[in-house]
Amino acid sequence: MPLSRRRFLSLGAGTLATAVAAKLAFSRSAAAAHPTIDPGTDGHAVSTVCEVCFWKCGVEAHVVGDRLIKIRGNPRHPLSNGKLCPRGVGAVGLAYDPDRLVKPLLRVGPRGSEEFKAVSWDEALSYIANKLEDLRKKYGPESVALFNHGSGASWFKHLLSAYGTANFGAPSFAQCRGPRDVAFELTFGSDPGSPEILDIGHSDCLVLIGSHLGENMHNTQVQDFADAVARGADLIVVDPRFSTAASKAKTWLPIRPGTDTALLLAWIHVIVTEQRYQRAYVEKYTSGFDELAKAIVEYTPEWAAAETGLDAEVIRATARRIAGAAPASLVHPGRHASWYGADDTHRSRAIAILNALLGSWGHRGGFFRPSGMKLAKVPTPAYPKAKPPADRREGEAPFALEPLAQGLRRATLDGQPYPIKGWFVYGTNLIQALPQREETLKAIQALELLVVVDVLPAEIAGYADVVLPEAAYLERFDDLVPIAWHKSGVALRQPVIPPPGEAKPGWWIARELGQRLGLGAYFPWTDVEGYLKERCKLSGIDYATLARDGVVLAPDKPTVVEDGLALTFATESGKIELYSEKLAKAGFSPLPKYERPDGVPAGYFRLLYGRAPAHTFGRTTNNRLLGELAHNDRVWINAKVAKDLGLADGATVRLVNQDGIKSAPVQIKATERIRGDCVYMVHGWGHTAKGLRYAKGRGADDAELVSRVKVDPVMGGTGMRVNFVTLQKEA
Ligand SMILES: Nc1nc2c(c(=O)[nH]1)N[C@H]1C(S)=C(S)[C@@H](COP(=O)(O)OP(=O)(O)OC[C@H]3O[C@@H](n4cnc5c(=O)[nH]c(N)nc54)[C@H](O)[C@@H]3O)O[C@H]1N2
Ligand SMILES: Nc1nc2c(c(=O)[nH]1)N[C@H]1C(S)=C(S)[C@@H](COP(=O)(O)OP(=O)(O)OC[C@H]3O[C@@H](n4cnc5c(=O)[nH]c(N)nc54)[C@H](O)[C@@H]3O)O[C@H]1N2
Ligand code: SF4
Ligand SMILES: [Mo]
Repeated sequence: MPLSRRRFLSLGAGTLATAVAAKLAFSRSAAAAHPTIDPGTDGHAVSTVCEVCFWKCGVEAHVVGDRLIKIRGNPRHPLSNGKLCPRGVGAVGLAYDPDRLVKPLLRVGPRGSEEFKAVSWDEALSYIANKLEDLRKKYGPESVALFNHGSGASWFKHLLSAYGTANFGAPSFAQCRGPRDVAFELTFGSDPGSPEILDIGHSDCLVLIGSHLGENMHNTQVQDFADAVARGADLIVVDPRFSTAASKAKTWLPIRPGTDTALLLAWIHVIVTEQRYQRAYVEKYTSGFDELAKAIVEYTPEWAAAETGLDAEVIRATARRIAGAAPASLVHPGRHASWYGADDTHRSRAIAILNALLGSWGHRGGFFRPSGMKLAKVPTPAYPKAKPPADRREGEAPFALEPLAQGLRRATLDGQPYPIKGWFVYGTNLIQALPQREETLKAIQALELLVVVDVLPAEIAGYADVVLPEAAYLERFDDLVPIAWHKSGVALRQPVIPPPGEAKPGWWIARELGQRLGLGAYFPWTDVEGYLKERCKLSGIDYATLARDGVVLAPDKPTVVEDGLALTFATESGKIELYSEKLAKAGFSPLPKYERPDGVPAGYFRLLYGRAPAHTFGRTTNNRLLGELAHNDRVWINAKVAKDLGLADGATVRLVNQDGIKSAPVQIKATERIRGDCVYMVHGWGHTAKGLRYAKGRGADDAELVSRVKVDPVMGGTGMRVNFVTLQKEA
């Protein structure tokens, strides 16, 4: 029986979405307790945009009075199609989290003591504005850095650009998708973006290298993935762990961690030497094929078998299957690509090249080109010219597309190339997001100003001089949200319920600070809705329709060759660059190069980490609704290995890394579903912040154990899977 989407979801993580809906008895009973709410009602639906992760699905939030009762997918929004992932549904638990920040706080104890006094907004904002004036005078405006994650950061980027700094570092670049974006820019002239422009629903063969769809829950991708599986698409999953995706695959390749580039090179070897590539496409659109063909000769499946621990014949057979489905054959570029540091960009380049040989870029079932919608800007004065970011030294990571977060941290520590003295932190918990925590903590202690804008008292807030409580996404307007998908357009984030206590939206905070800093001209509006209406008017969008429907879509345009799309590439040569002159000129290998990872020391396991369906990093682990559903805070270890160590399933251990750093006590999950040379954790657990009363002390924190990194020399990504741990049994 073909696997229907419904059945797929019920087999996999998607059951959780249903379970969340059932658990909404939580808010239902709250609704019942509310005198004006009829528990049977659907309430009134307001369309807005989710921000529990960065996919930005359209949602319909149902309210009765000012009480949120449930969240559903907006059927008009092309990224949700009326469905949400469990986290989007469970955001009710964020809205009513009793630990939410509700008042501006000023630090009274030492940094990190989490001792604050509540102050008025005026006092908090004046304090920050005075400090910013002070820093500007003493060191120049470039001495202030912004660390950010999420679309709400746009107001603070605007504010700080007007103030005069370009030091904006997001861990979602160097710790996440950086190597992939750089590799695809080098090869195709553009990157896969977010949401990734993948036509998974029409792929006849899909290869997942690590990408653990079904645990990594990006909504539309998971829906399309379910469609592909239901259609019987050939699915090949490469992962040291038997992931949810692997459980749906025809072939699971339990690769030795860190050796994927070798596998990819061998696949290219087979496809090129057996002439299984899309010849006409390659001739028409690519450059450097001859150099590639020459270089690839040595990378035989037998060579790769020795590196990867996989069978040479299986490597050969899978290569033939991948090529057989072309051009509707997709090697998923992944999202989190900062893995091992040494060859991450090369691995991503190998993935890009493989897709080029398959002709999948531009074709149905491959990479499509979203039509997009042009949004006008509300005019504001030009920003002052800022100094180049302080994150990199001469010749370092020449291909980084964004400032490196860890580079801004280093500049804070050593004052080179110029001092960084103030940090603005928006929507990122740097304590858990950045590797090498000791460096982060030292840098924080060296600051003259640390402002944290957050919705919860996360670890980073505990170090702030000033904590500003933001209204959560369900409680605020943000700037227009562009949708770049098969169907493109624009979406509106708008408030559904009032914020708790004195929490305020980011636009208001940024504008108030702007006015106090003499930058009022950059905020030529009194309320954000006026700004949004103006922007819509300038863009030819009817605001009333947008507010009612949550989305306005642009007319359809061809997004794949089959529908009439003409292919162009924004590289220097105008072609897909299999051989990269740019890399060669900068002293790097112009063709993908494999670097063997360091071996696992005796008695140790490689530390791997990933996602769980019901949680987004540490930002949902305090959500009681999602918490009731799943904790996913156990450490995976191979069952046989656990037995040899005398550890039963569920036993409590501490992980101790190569530098002696010891985790909090954590239970093990002894399972056949992982290789014996590694352990696996879900990132975002092991909170220590005392204000996170639900999450504190649950599970262990992988980030704490990442005391070493290997830096990608091409673009500065911090490979974090280079740490090793032993297991210490707890009484
Ligand atoms: N539910 C949920 N979904 C999310 C998020 C979330 O927090 N929660 N976060 C989102 C974000 S920001 C990102 S970047 C993405 C990340 O999601 P992905 O891009 O899918 O991340 P990966 O790091 O590739 O995936 C982790 C998987 O890689 C496997 N792995 C580890 N080492 C290796 C190796 O050497 N080789 C191979 N082939 N596999 C390996 C692990 O076993 C695990 O299954 O997820 C996004 N989706
Ligand atoms: N060890 C390790 N390190 C990692 C990863 C890993 O898997 N393991 N993953 C890496 C990846 S892929 C990424 S993308 C980064 C992501 O890491 P971060 O950039 O830290 O992203 P989040 O964890 O989503 O950010 C969480 C913070 O945002 C706050 N927040 C939530 N909603 C709002 C809001 O509406 N407004 C404001 N102001 N704040 C809000 C939360 O309370 C929390 O403090 O981490 C990277 N670092
Ligand atoms: S994938 Fe889930 S958490 Fe992310 S935006 Fe969509 S519904 Fe929200
Ligand atoms: Mo990420």
